[in-house]
Amino acid sequence: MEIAPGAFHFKRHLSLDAQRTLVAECRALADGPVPAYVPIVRGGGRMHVRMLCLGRHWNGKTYAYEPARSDFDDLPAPPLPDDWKTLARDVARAAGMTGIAFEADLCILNYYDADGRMGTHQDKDESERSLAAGVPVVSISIGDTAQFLFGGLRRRDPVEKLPLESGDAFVFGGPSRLRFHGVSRIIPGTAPPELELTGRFNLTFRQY
Ligand SMILES: O=C(O)CCC(=O)C(=O)O
Repeated sequence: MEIAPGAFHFKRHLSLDAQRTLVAECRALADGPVPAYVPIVRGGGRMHVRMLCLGRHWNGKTYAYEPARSDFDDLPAPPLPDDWKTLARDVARAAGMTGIAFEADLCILNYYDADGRMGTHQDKDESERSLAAGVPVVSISIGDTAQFLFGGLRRRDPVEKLPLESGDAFVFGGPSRLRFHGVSRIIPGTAPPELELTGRFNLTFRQY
């Protein structure tokens, strides 16, 4: 479903099996040798997610990408798995983003517990070239439903509320690449029981 020019919501895009595999991979990464952590951002506020960046690290203090987590423990960002790159490319293709070559080279993996949320913001720390070309952000949601907020190019623009359910994909590129977006809340207990997951993983793939 096209939400706005360049923004697409694919409901239940991933099969339960694919979701189950992703849950296992997300858990192994988030609790692995370079574990997910709660970033403290510029201004001193704690984010309301546990975050792990793959491919490149997004530093919440400088709002810039870097190879290792200089805002936390100096550990290098783990590589982005090849099958995740393929997944992101396939979703971008499904959105018809064929005119814009999309090769994800980083993913921000966020885990939201029942109190998880993310204030509205623009994803604008990728390279000028990527932003100018409208190279999309591909988002995959697994687990509990999120109340996703999707606004316009200005903070004061009206905001649409969209539930992002387990297995949903959301793509925003082209003229929608810099739209404000965020997560106002998680709806606990809505994950498919087969996943045995409390909370929500969200993967946003980007091309630096
Ligand atoms: O969790 C979501 O659906 C959105 C995540 C997000 O906005 C981000 O990682 O920049």
